[in-house]
Amino acid sequence: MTSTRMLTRRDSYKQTDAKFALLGARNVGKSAIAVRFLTKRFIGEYDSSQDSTYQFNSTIDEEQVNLEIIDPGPESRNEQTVGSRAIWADGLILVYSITDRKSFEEIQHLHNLIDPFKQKTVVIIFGNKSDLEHKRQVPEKEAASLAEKLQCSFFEGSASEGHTKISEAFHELYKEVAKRKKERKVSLSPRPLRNALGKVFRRNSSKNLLLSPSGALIT
Ligand SMILES: Nc1nc2c(ncn2[C@@H]2O[C@H](COP(=O)(O)OP(=O)(O)O)[C@@H](O)[C@H]2O)c(=O)[nH]1
Ligand SMILES: [Mg+2]
Repeated sequence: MTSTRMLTRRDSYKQTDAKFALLGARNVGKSAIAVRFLTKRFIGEYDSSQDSTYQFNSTIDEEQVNLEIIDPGPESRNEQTVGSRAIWADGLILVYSITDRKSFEEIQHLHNLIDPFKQKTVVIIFGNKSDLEHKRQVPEKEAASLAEKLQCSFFEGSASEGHTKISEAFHELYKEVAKRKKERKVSLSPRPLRNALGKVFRRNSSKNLLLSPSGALIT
């Protein structure tokens, strides 16, 4: 279960646990998805003239987490902006509308721009407006196989119909981000570093080479 509330002034010193950004073509429902996750409500019309940043507290798997989400304005799909979003964010949600084939084609383009940052940033794909089945232009199977090819999790849902799928997508994204952060911490901890150095030392000593205190080879 997720509960959300806006950060108060007193909360603002708290560290952010995860930073997310939504990306996608215009009118696919990025703002509707962000607002749905935050408030569980669907308003219908959203101001998409500029970037909106939300900081809030959410409960994920009984853990209180501080999240920051950027819902971008209209001019945010060029290479530079997408690149800087990918550097800033721990997780990205690529959104298309199932009623708009062009917005689906843009997913591959956005993914190409993000690809250099995928070691650091978790990416998922969300097909929105699934309530408009009669206007569907993108088969769910086709989107699922693109997601598989791009090695991203895939969700289809509707911001207008309910919050379940949207919460599910954000939760999965958070869990993957938290897992990656943990793995990164472990890989930087002293023990694996000692093990790695030990291996180098053993490998070099078996060849009768010596390492100076600075780690340089003495031959
Ligand atoms: N039927 C339907 N309309 C939606 C859904 N999500 C968003 N919309 C509508 O699509 C339009 C664009 O949504 P918006 O969130 O502003 O798109 P953005 O430009 O990607 O931020 C608005 O009129 C929304 O009410 C959805 O899941 N189903
Ligand atoms: Mg918007």
